[in-house]
Amino acid sequence: MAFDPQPIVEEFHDKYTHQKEFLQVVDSFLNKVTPFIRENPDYQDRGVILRMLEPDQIISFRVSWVDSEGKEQLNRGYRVQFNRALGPYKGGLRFHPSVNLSILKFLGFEQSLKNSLTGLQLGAAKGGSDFNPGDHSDLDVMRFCQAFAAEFFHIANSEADVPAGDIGVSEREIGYIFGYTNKLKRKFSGSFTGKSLESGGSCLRPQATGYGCLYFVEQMLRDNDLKPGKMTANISGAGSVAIYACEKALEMGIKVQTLSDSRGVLVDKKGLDEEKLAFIKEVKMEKRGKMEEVAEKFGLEFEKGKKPWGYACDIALPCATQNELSEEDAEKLIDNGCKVVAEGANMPCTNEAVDLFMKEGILYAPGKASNAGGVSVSAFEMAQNRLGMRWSAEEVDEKLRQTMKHIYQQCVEYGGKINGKPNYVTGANTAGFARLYRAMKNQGVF
Ligand code: NDP
Ligand code: 2IT
Repeated sequence: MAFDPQPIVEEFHDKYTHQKEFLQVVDSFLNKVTPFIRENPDYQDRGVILRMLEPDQIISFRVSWVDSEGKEQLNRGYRVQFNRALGPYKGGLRFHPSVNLSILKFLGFEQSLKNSLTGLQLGAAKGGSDFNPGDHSDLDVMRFCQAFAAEFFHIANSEADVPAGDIGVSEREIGYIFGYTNKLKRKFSGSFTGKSLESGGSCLRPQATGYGCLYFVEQMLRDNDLKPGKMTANISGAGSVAIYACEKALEMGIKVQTLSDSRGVLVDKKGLDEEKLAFIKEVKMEKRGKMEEVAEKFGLEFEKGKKPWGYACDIALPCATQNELSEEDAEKLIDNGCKVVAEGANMPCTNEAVDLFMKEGILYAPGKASNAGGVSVSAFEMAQNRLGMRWSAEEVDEKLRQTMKHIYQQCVEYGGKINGKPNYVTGANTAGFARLYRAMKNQGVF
């Protein structure tokens, strides 16, 4: 009998009715992998598929702390350990007021397919807290991170669970959590990635997601007879992913017209350059300030409350957050001649937007493929920590390029074509699913 995903969809919608982001990713995954499962009897074990969709373990804890004004503060912390079949649990921590179980389960499941796709020894997890670092002084961020670490130190473990950063968690937060974890464990271990170079981090980890995304785009362009030098790109976000995506795009000769933050979009029709990008890094990454400051300094347009998708471009790179690019935004991009969309963020495009891209023959790269550079360099950081060695930036960059090439090839091989264009989204889901399925199948039922 042909594999039917519908009963699984219905069961999950019944069981997890309020976890809208998690259901979104389950629906999209089952939709993309079903044709492959139907054609391949070796992949039809329903038990494996169901277990793949259920996290191994969800840990939830109270984080109570006292801020520098003596006021008691209360947050919730989580770790969703999704799947251990391919390696130690691996995935970022997110600090953002919106963090809840639905978001962490969607991110954890995405991570399991992404990490599988890299071909590296990486299990999958996601965690974080509803804490907003942007609302607090550096001292209070340290106090919070130490309170978080006090609840979390027994979970972080170089052989069992290795967290990294994500939204709101950069080298600073990893440093505070890592330092306090080591204090409580009475040892120095590689139980986090995204550490500073001085603390055992890897060259190019901050740049890896953005650079990797552009290495993926480079291959999309090459395979489809498009020349980067003649193209314009609109990027959303102004965090580590967006800024390093912008840096690599400029290096490739692409004209970058926008970056954005949670307040609005910065528009530069002439194209951002190195000087402006250096100032954006200073304002957004070092001073954690507002994009308006950049607009003022260079006399650029800042559209409050707007997103980059209403402005014409050839390439759209959503690099901020989930569901930031709706069907309506996709329509605008297509009407204005956009040809390529590659996700730096996790699930930034809604399922409806993706359907429209596929229908209209837009080259579309899903985040689980195009943003996998970050976790790949995390795997290289783990390897360097095990060896007690540091690889040069050139060595890490070469390994990153090779990994992105491997991921790209898997997407092409497993995806086939749709409307005459490579179907990267089916390819990424299917290739990620196939490796994980085989590992789970040969490890038995538990
Ligand atoms: P950062 O915290 O460094 O930056 C996030 C950026 O997105 C900021 O500019 C922020 O604006 C903006 N942003 C956050 N939430 C919203 C929102 N609700 N609406 C509009 N803008 C928003 O995070 P990263 O750059 O690390 O992560 C960005 C995306 O990339 C996330 O989806 C993350 O999961 C994904 N990702 C990250 C990887 C990594 O290695 N860091 C790896 C793979 C994927 P503001 O400055 O105003 O807060
Ligand atoms: O979404 C992601 O891949 C990340 N936030 C990076 C995870 C990691 O462990 O480096």
